[in-house]
Amino acid sequence: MHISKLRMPLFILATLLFGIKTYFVYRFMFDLSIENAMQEFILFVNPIASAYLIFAISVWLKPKKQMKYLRWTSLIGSLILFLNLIFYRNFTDFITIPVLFQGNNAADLTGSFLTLLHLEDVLIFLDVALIWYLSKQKFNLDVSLPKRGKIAATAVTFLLLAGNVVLAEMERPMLFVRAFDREYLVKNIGIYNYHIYDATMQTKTKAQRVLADGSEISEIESYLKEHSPDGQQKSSDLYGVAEDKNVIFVSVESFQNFLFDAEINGTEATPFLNDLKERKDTIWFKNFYHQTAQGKTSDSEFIVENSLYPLGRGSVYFTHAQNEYNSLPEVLNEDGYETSVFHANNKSFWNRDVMYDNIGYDQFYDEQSYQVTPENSFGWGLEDKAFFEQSIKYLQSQKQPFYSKFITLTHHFPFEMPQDKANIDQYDSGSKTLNHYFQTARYTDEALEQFFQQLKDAGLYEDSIIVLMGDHYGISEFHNKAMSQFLGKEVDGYEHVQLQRVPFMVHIPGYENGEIREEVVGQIDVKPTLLHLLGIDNKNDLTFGDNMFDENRKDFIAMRDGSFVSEDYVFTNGTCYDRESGEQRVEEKAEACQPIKERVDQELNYSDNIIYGDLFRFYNFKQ
Ligand code: GP9
Ligand code: MN
Repeated sequence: MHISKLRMPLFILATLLFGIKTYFVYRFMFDLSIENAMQEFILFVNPIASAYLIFAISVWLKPKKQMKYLRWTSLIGSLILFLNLIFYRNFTDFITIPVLFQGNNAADLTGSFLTLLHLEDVLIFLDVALIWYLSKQKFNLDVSLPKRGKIAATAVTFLLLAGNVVLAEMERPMLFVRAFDREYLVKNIGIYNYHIYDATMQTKTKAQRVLADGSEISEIESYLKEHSPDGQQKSSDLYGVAEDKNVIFVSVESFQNFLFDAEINGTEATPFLNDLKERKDTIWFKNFYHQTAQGKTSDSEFIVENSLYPLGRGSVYFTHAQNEYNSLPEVLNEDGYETSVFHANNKSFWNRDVMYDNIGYDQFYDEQSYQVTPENSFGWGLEDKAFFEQSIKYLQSQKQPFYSKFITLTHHFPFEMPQDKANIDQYDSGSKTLNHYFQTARYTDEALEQFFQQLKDAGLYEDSIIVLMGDHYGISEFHNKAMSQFLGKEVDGYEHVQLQRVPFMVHIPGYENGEIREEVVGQIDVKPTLLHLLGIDNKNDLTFGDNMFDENRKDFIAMRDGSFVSEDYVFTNGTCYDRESGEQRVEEKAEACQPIKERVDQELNYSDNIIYGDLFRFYNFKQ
């Protein structure tokens, strides 16, 4: 029998191979949660629909061109899948267009990139190799359809797509409107259609600034004034406790609260901080949550400086660095503070140079201000100990009072360090990342201890307050299994949210009423809290956070994905838990969490509108 009698057009074969391959990658290489048979079915169908969408276009091409088209689209499609997988292993998230344009970051990520590669990733390209091979043979796997055939082949595309969208909407009503969670999108419409959706969103948000006018800001202003406690500035006896003092703000990289009091083989991971948090000259908020999203460290900086929420996609430092803000450094500058940032990394990482300039920092001591040698660096660059040591001379040159932000770097993913510099054993679990995590944490803890001493030696300690804050999580959901082993309990939605607690300590030399505070607070509250401690009146500010010491403060902390923590509840992924016990509130869940959930969505939406529309250009903060 002649081979051409058996032939299946290559575009059909490619659709099947590529579609089924993608399904297997979703299912076994990503860590997508599949809750029911319907979701499983959609997960299987959508890659085939997407593959058909791409490959069926080839019927419109001349037969010779068809093969070329199939070769290249299958390669590009697989690359997109592969790059998303690498990104996912680090961030448990999918690439968005704003993140793509953070090119400088990608270059700096090389170290992490290699550790994110797995051997089985080769499998992603198997079908490409086969399509490539077949397309070069003389099997005549192209098709030459009459016009009606071409139209029919294309019509099938629309049928498949429509079917997919209907199923997805049934599974997740309002999927496309809300879209806080990229995982839902990818599970339901596939990664390729998700990217098309993302591109559409990007265009839309670009248009938003052009279309915005001043009217919306008054609605937001009324909302914020209504929900902010009255007279928040003077509402506690800590008002002005740090007046005219220097502020040394340390953003501690990737530090999660589970490190506190943890031991590996009988050795404390963070002895200095363990002690500091309980001292009488320190106020420690033990239920302080990070609220960052894709912008990681830069998001934490953005939240602290502006008391706005970060965006759901990309880093505001990148996407909206030119907006009008009323940032913490600007407010402090006006009050006579000299403001600076110390961070021994490339100055354009997270677009910091541009953003810092816009929001008013007087100086930025970046990598070039430091002596970085092979002996004093590992991981992402200059070691924290050398970083602090070399910073002191610059700090001494600041005009007092100063506000200086330090951003540490050593305790950063993948947390690997030379073993001769490690003073604690590795943990023993299936996750190399978690195993290493304790060693770099210990290193940073030692660096902080030395820094306190250096500040004393330099005569800066007494006149300063030192604020320590964790920027974001270090151990992603990808390591849940190892985390469960470490915690001795399963990491469900509730535990996952609770793991987002990071340090927040205000250390006031000479203060004697230090305490451990239980309030649910977050990064959004830092700006009003610092201004309160410094005794700076800022009553016309528009902030989504409140002074942490105010009794009338609003009682929930919203996460960027719409999860929240309130005094009574923890809400995530549609489930309402009792905060105390961690138990799911099945029957009353709608009633219990719903009112807060509505406010969370409202606030995230308002904050987004401020950023997208650049609405602060219409508001007078000095009225
Ligand atoms: C880079 C450092 C780390 O300068 O702040 O950034 P991250 O990856 O944590 O966002
Ligand atoms: Mn960070």
